[in-house]
Amino acid sequence: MDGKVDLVDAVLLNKFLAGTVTFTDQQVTNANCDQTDGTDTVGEEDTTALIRFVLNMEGYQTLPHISENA
Ligand SMILES: [Ca+2]
Repeated sequence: MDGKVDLVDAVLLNKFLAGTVTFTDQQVTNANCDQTDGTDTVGEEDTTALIRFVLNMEGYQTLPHISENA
């Protein structure tokens, strides 16, 4: 959430979902890595998309991820 995306962001996002850290509105916006559902909701699927992006997995070369198979 600091301009570059790496595993630190995935850890932060997990902490946010667990309620142990709070995000600013901007951070929540940035955390919405999977927008397949077309909403602003941040959840487990966003962590998944973020990690897959960090790992440069097929279909996750860009963020936000929007699945074509939803
Ligand atoms: Ca999302």
